[in-house]
Amino acid sequence: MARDEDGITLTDLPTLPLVLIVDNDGLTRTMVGSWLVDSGYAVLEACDGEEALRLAGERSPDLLLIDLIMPGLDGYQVCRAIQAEGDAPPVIFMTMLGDTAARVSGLDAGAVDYIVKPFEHDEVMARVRAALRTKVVRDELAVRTKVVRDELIDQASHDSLTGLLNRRELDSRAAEAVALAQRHGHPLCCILLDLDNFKDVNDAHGHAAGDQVLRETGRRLADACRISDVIARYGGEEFILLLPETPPEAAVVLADKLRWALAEAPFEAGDTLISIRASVGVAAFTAVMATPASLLAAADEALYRAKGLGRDRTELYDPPLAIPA
Ligand code: GH3
Ligand code: MG
Ligand code: MG
Repeated sequence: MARDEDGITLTDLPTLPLVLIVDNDGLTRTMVGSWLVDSGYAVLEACDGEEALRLAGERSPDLLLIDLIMPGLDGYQVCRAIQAEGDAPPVIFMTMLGDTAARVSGLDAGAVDYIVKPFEHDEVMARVRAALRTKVVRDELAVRTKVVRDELIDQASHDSLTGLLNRRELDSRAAEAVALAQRHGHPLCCILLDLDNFKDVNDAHGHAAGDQVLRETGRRLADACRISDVIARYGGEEFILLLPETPPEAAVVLADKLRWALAEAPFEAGDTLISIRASVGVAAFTAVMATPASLLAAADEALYRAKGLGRDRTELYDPPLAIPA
């Protein structure tokens, strides 16, 4: 961790709001800069528009004070260029031009405020504080908006009961996984797991206990597989896994491990212990399967066979034998 000569941890220091002063007049820069430093701000100076844009890009200031009339890029042009970037810092114009038309043009260019030379210390500092307060509110709003957006994205792709991926997300991952397997000829397997006689669990212990079992099922299955495996709740009491780079023999071993993860210890729901078993269908992607749906249908066929053969077992899909030419 970075330390300065006195041994203070630099990363622990609160960061000061950074103000970039843009003015071709060195006296103005020095005067306004010293007012800001005295009031606890960090200050950067640029003597023209080009330098201002470079510094703004490199240092992300919290506020810019920009002179309107400068050689090269004028204040309006600098302000427009800054505001064209997303999440731009606020701009206050500094100028000799105090007439209404100049103020309107400045605000239209994206400035939040306007101060007219000669400057009064107290007024400049009050306007700086006001602009930074607006920025703080805007930044907080942006953070909250991002949190809400991330939550919505998460909700759209995850099952609310188990927290696993939902069917919609699984279908999209399956399309990607199948496209990759087709392109590179790598193995890909699908496991479909359905809890046995789960209706009886609901009937005997109630729907809330059933929900608790489903949540715990999701946890146990996720714990038992690799991070690279895609696991989703496919519907009611049906779970699905996509296993990239996995041959069918390894998928069958994992399927048995998943069944064991459910069977090895009873599930707790309130005071009751519930014993859970599952049937599993496994299918390997083959060249004749043109779509993700055909891989899932193959796993479903194997699962159906597992149910028919008495449940609590794993069945591997047998691809139909190729008809000799
Ligand atoms: P099988 O061994 O043939 O799969 O029998 P099953 O009873 O598990 O299958 P069935 O399709 O007859 O019943 C599924 C049950 O799963 C019935 C339904 O109420 C229950 N179920 C589906 N989704 C949920 C859920 O979100 N919460 C709860 N508690 N139960 C659910
Ligand atoms: Mg079932
Ligand atoms: Mg079912």
